[in-house]
Amino acid sequence: LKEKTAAKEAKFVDPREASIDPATQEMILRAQRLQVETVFDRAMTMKPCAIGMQGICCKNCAMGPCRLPLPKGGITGEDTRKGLCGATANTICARNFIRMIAGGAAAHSDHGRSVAEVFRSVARKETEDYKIKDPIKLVDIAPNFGVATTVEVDGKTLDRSIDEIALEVAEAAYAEWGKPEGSLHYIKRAPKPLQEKWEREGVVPRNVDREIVEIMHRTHMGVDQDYKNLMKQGTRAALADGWGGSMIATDLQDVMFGTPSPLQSEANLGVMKEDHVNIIVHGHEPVLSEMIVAACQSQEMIAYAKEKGAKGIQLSGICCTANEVLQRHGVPPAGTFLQQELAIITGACDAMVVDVQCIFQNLANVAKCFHTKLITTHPIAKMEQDNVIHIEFDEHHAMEDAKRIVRMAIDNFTNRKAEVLIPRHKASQIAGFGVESIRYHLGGTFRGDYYTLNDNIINGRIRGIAGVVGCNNARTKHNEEHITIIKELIKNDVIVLTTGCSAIAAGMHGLLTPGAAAVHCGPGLAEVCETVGIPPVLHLGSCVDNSRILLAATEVVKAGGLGKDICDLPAAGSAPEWMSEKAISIGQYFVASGVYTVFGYHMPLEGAPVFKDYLYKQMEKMYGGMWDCEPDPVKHAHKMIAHIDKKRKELGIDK
Ligand code: XCC
Ligand code: SF4
Repeated sequence: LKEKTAAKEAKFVDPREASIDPATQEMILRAQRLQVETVFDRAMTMKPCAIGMQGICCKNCAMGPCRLPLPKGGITGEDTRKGLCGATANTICARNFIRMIAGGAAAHSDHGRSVAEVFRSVARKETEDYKIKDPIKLVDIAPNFGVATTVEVDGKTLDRSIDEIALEVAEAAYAEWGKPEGSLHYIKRAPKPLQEKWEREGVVPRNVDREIVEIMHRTHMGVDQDYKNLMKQGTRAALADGWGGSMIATDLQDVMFGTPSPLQSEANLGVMKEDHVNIIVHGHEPVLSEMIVAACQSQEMIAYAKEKGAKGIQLSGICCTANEVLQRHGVPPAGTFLQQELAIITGACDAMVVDVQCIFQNLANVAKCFHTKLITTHPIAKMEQDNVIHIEFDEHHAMEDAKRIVRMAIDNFTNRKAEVLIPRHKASQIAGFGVESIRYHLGGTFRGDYYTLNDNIINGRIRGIAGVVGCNNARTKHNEEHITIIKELIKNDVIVLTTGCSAIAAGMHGLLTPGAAAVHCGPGLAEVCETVGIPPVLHLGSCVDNSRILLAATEVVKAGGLGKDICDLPAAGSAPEWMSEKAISIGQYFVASGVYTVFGYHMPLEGAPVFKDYLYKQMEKMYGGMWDCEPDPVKHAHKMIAHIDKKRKELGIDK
């Protein structure tokens, strides 16, 4: 009897209930037939804790966990709930919320730090394998760090050398994580009125690490017990992520690996090829995957693959590493976050190479059932299972490490055992957008021409801008919310900027093509897309590239005609199927930058209605943006559209 209760009997999901994607459904079914367990089945077997879900379980000291469920029938009169120390539901909920921000901001920013470290090695000429691919972008961003790009010699203004600029930018960027005084440089890139709001509210980030550490301190037992004051620090750390760690990651990646520009690719499990060596890169940091791309393209490796009987090497990606190599090289994503196990279940994955974030530990168990080599590469992200190979990646001999990994995959090609079954589904897509290419494709500027974004928003062909971003979540139907929301938005002439797994989903379902305009868009947006030849949904990259959305919004504000601040724009944000702490950090920096931000699924706030109201209503008075949550995708989209319409009315462009 004991055994029975310890291990709950496994339940199996109905694949059609788990995902709207046929490739995913096919692989779930296959997994069930082969008795390989996946996240979809585990989501049936294990249900979440109701009190944790409401955000009111505190385990910040050993007198707890203290759980503060709402009284049956709700709160009538005074809320008397408290933990052993007296912490109220608001305090507990706010502490939990900003600890999620700390986790998310830490993940994005530590990624940024790694990129800054590699960039510093490049600037110091300590590595041969990485170069400065986009010196123009370097010169563009240098002044933001207070680095001069010209020098006065004998009364003449001369350009400084790229090497000199690189060295100074590298030092200044790296210092953003721990400088002893001042505030983050990139804050100055925001519209002036927004900077003033941040100053007024006391949330200008000092340095990245400090804001995250201070969250950990203030949420420790017995420190900050005022949800408003806790949230102030949450906001400061979130801004240090969006306008700091993430933005620096994006910029320095562009400088080293190239700024993306539109390119053609495909998406979904069907990009894998049976007669090729299949390598999948998964995680977030492109530092390693850039080298894997180069290694896979090298004549040496292609010849070696052929020697082993393969027709070539097919590289593909999962999660944001996929987005990074898609944006810059056209490497196709094999799937979203929820498809990581399924890529191995094809039986055709010869190696899955992972770095950091969003990697299921269960990959190791799935890999055991097949021939797949699962390779961890990052010193901070290992797995306990003994079939996992760890090859530590070091920027000083990056190419050597990458070739070792690729060779291992090729050697494994002949070991395939289970019958190979790659779903045939895939879609073509145009990806690789950024602030630069949006400007370029829409008239070369943001305002003053028939084709520009601002003019089309003002004349109403484009009703507004939406950012639809973020994860998949095994508690919701895979991709359904992303796709329904995006379709509803473009049907109503709202142009969509997308990143992360949401962007992969959009690609899988054919929304990242210029052709999608005629099929799915309202007449205004369709006309714009057809005139300039862009998709109605623009892929802006990985989750750190949400910083591109902040900068695009800033450019739109600065170009004029649509108000003075981001909060004046007819714009809204959405994370339909969010699951990670990073999503909460992103949500908060969007809110604090003036964006109405709607999450799907559910928010861990229901147990603390006062704190929830603070986020959903009071935030707007401080920053112009606020949170909301709507699990129903159609209603979700219409809440965003209603906000866009409200802003159009305020701007007097609602005719
Ligand atoms: Fe992870 Fe970035 Fe979420 Fe996808 S979207 S599940 S965080 S990979 Ni960022
Ligand atoms: Fe309970 Fe307070 Fe300890 Fe939290 S900090 S576990 S509410 S006693």
